[in-house]
Amino acid sequence: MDQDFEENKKTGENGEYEAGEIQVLEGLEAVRKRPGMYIGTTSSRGLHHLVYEIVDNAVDEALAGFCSVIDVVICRDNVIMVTDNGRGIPVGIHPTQGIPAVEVVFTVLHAGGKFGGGGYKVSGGLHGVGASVVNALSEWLRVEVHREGKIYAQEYARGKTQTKLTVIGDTDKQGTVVTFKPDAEIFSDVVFSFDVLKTRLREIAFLTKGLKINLIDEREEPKKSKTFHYEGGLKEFVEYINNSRSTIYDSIFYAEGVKEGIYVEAAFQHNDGYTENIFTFVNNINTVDGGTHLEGFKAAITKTINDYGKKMNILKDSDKKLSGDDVREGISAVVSIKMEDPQFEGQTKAKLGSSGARLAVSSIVSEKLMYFLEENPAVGKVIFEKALMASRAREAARKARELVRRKTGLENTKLPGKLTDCTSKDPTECEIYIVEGNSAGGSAIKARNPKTQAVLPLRGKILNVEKARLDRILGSEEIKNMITAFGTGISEDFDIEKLRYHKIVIMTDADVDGAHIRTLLLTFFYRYMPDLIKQEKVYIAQPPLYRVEKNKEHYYVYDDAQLEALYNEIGRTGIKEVQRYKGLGEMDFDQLRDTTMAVENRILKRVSLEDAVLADEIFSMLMGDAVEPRRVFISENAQYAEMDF
Ligand code: 1YM
Repeated sequence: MDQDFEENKKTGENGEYEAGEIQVLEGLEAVRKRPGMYIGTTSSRGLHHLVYEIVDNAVDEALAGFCSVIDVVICRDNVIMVTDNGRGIPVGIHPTQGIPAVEVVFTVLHAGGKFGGGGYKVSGGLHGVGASVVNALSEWLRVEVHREGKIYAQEYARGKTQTKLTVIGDTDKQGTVVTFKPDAEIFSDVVFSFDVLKTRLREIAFLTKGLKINLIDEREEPKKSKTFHYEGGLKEFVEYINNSRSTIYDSIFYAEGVKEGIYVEAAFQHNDGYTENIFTFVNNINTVDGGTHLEGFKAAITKTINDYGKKMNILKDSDKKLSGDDVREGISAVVSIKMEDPQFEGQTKAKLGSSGARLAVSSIVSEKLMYFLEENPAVGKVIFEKALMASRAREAARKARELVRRKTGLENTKLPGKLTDCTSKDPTECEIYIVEGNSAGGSAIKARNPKTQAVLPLRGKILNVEKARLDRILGSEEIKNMITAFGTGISEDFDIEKLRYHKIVIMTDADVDGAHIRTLLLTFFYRYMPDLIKQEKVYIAQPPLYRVEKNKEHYYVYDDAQLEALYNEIGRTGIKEVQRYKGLGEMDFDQLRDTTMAVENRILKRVSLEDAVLADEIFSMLMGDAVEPRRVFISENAQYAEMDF
């Protein structure tokens, strides 16, 4: 781990836990009564969060320089076991609580150096609420500490101590093992997803260079396992992001440093695309709405690349200065900072507000970037020229946009002719169905509730925005129709306050073309109206796949597994008809209404940005140039269309 960072620790001389730092706030009953307050939700997301809480403590131990390997095992029965090779949680008697420190960690809410303000340990957002929350929400939990030659163990049930901390043997190892079974009384779903854990653990490994994380799934034979270990840290993270893209130079910029107690790391590399992909983290938490660290990073690269251009005499006095958008066209970057007590802002608390981060990031990145460009003049030239081209294209796009504005009135309120609007003017109750094809559009118009549901049919496939600049995108009729119907504008001009419908529902056929159109639409929203996705305004309609008729009763079925289940329930004999819908167009309007549009019956999947890195990975892979990663991805994820972003 980084030595400078080490110096910022405010723990004791020998890195030992200092007694008296632990604060007592509340009992664990509060956690069981209102779990949502502590882990956000008791859905699958909350369930997985339990694992991250325990892993976080092990990662903190790695950041402190004492742990190099973490194992996460999904055992049979969805029990989780997390092991690290750190110092082991302290077992000495806590001075004010009168019980072993490890017991305090697991039974007292907000225990640990993390909350006293004394320890350097970082926490933010939902993170760091700690081991006691996991304990409170587990049917049982067992901790084993290997320390100073002895193995100590203690067990709890629903947060309550069951056994005294006991020495159960001798050991020549050190570290902590935490095993727990999430409480089915609390969680709606207690089945862990290997893929969900895999994505997050890979991210943690990228963000913690040198740390090795093993994930093992023992629930089924053969056992599955993955190891994440990146000596290159953020550099390898950027390489991973650019995996399905064509890069325009080989080396990856990397900066690391500490300023005012803030540890900063940043890495980037440009590709030949047009979109910018910057992922930012504070204390390993993905800040999807950016904030001061992102502002500092952007300011640094804009200024430094302009300064470099002037210094090298490639930015002529007659040239316009390169804008931030110019220097970031096609950039893939990761900015990761670690700081004490970060402040988060905004609706989702995913935006860093701490002002010190701006200067820390900008000064460290500026200094290192100027060195980098001077040491790699060939790379400097490529970056500079890409930005210059972007600048010229942007100027052309601006003119095109002006033209489009004047011709089509993008900015006046004239709605597209193809839109069948709803009568209500209250956006909170209004929905827009974006429908594949004119004929399905016709049915949807008959099937809708005219007060609250608007319909906009699309003619075939929309433009792949991953491969075009804004000027071409704005030339597309289908895209213009969406922008004017939504009322929000696009890109920098986007304003969610102007959104005319609080639900945007994508309704496409349940086939490969439908899935493709859906992905094209989601890519467009993700790249040019990301707030629609972040604020979870986009939904996917789920039309049925079959209609089964028996004894004058009919049943709608949404997939093959459900069809099988229905046969088991009602029997196969006496079934009058099984109709398989190949597309929306085959449905009568009343069927479409009853199954897919009527608020009482329909199933809508809300699109959420569960993981921004994963979403980017999927979009760039599905829509980009590189063929091989796409082939691998599709063969590994045949059901990609069903994924939640
Ligand atoms: C599988 C989960 O919790 N590891 C872990 C936790 C701690 C320590 C080491 C640790 C910290 C310190 C000193 C210190 C924690 N200790 C505490 C507390 N793995 C896992 N490994 N010695 C050991 O922070 O000074 C909380 S977490 F509060 F007891 F110090």
